[in-house]
Amino acid sequence: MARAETSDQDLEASREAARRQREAQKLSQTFTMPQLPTASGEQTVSHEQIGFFKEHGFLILERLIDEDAINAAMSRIWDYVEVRIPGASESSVLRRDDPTTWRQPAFGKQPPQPKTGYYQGRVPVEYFDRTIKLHDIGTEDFLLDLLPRHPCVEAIAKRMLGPNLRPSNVTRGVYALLPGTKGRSAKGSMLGPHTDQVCQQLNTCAYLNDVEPRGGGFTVYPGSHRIMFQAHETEANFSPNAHFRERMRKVVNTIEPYELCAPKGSVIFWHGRTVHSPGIHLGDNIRWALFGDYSLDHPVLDDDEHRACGQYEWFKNTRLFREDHFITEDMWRGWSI
Ligand SMILES: O=C(O)CCC(=O)C(=O)O
Ligand SMILES: [Fe+2]
Repeated sequence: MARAETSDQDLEASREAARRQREAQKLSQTFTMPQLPTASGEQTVSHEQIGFFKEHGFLILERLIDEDAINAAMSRIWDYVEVRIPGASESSVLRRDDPTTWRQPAFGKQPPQPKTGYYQGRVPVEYFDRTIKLHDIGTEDFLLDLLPRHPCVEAIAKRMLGPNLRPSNVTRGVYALLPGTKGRSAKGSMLGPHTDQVCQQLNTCAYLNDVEPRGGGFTVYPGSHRIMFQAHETEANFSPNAHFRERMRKVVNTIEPYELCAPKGSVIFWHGRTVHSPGIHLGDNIRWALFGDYSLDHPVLDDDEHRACGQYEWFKNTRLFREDHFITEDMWRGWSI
């Protein structure tokens, strides 16, 4: 009896600590990419753009993807949303031509996360709170061509990481952040800072709409890649070492996050160790983004090996390297920048 009471108290205390930690989170500032010299000739990104990426852990290339291609993709994405995302009732079904259906949506019940099989850990389509993640559409050619196989995007990834990339057969899919009730104000506690698992080298996010300030822009903790790189055993695989929690806390307590604002068709490249969060969304539009992963084409673990270490993520184009390099002082050792 005494023991059960203690554990209830412990649970309550850790919930309270987590709540306080969240309340103390820094508010993001909205950020637009400064004008840097662009590449000339055969180069895809300039020396200055590479320098920015190395220092801050991200780089935005504005309007890299053609607007017509984005519009055509959005039309197909809406076709998919209208079929796959159930409303709680007939009147709460999302409709592309009726923004009143977008605000504070009431979704139907999402099936539980599968415990076994191909989709283990993640339902093919997620909808919760004001978030939609269309994962299973992520293997469609029109999305692969839009981002990871797009000639300009792929050329930049090769320039940064090296020419020998794992073939792009999947994106994470399309992630939507929907508007909420009016009258809320921005707070740091609205952010959910984290890093991603599996093998994290170079990731991309394409904006499929104009992302305005406080419109849910992808939010990064600039420079956190350099802090978190040293918080893993090895360079690319998710392999947290004894410093991981303390370094994560340092990032969240000391770095002012940037909410990345950019026009439709912009692509954000970000280093896989960068701490990030879905952005604060106080606006009226849906934030539409397509996320993808690049890694070098090294031998990788198979699906069951990923399951065994709790890092099976079928919707990402990345797998744990069979042999990963222990970290050194030089975090760019395996890159071509
Ligand atoms: O939707 C977002 O802005 C964040 C997504 C994210 O954290 C992820 O893809 O790992
Ligand atoms: Fe993430």
